[in-house]
Amino acid sequence: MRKPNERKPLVKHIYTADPSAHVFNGKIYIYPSHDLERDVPDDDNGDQYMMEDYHILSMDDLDSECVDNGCALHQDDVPWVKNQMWAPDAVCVNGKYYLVFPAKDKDGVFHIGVASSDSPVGPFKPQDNYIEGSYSIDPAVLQDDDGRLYCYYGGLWGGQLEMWQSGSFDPDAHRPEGDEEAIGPMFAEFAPSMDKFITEPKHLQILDENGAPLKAGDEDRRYFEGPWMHKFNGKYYLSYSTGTTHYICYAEGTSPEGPFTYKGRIMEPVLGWTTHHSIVQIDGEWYLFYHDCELSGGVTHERCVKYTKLDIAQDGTIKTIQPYE
Ligand code: FUB
Repeated sequence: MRKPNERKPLVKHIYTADPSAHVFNGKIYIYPSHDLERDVPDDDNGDQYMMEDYHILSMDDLDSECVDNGCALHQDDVPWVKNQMWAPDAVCVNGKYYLVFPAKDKDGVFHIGVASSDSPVGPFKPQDNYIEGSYSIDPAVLQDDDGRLYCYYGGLWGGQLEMWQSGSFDPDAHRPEGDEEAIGPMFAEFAPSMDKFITEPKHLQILDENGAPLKAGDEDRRYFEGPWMHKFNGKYYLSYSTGTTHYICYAEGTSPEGPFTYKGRIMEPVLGWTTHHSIVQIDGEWYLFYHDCELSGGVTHERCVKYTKLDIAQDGTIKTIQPYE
């Protein structure tokens, strides 16, 4: 039986997307993008996603009302940011809460920034500059069992990941296609102080069933954006959006740095172009937080956050969700 809030918009008074859910001190916190009604035509660059701030949502438990805790960080308060505050994540390190977020700098280049607070709902105080060596979008932080902090990030097309293949920003860089190797998500380790990467960012590989890296033309399985990492029975599960084909897929590995082997689909396409999720264990059960465009009747940049229960077998296999059944 479904819970009363399951598969329904968690809040309706604002548009929300890209939910990163966590349990801190026994309470559920959701770190979403805050979509705005903007009359900007849709394009492949994502110019319609003109978000300006973050609102943190919280719930006492999955049956209770979802509360909007107000503006936790605005782009005008971040010295290096011009616009487009996209999908964030959060982590708690030594009692401090860190909001990790992507945004465009004054030159229109995406980087990843960090802001901190004593409260999980902010307000968050941003660091003066973005994390040196960071680029692209969609950071997700795994705090491993030994406390190490791994950052997974990157998105194709408007997320600019292809533009960094040479190591520096090239807006005209070739987009891998067909039989060329797909670009994986990026991986770097954060310092415990959360103000720098302590490893050189590297590209992660997702392999097929024969151990070969997925190809760029394999759009049903290759990485596009929205990485998330969860651990289950000691293994690492990288999940992500396939973008153009609108699936949430996952791949399994024995190390946080991969390589990962493609395993299957977590969710079939939702209403809207993007699909973006997080996976979290709450009271011993696993849940998927995701978004669709139901609340706006299908407007791609006016999305709403939802959750549903995940069915994970003992060997880590995740049952595919049909979002509207
Ligand atoms: O919300 C803006 C972008 O749309 C995110 O960064 C992507 O993951 C997609 O959901």
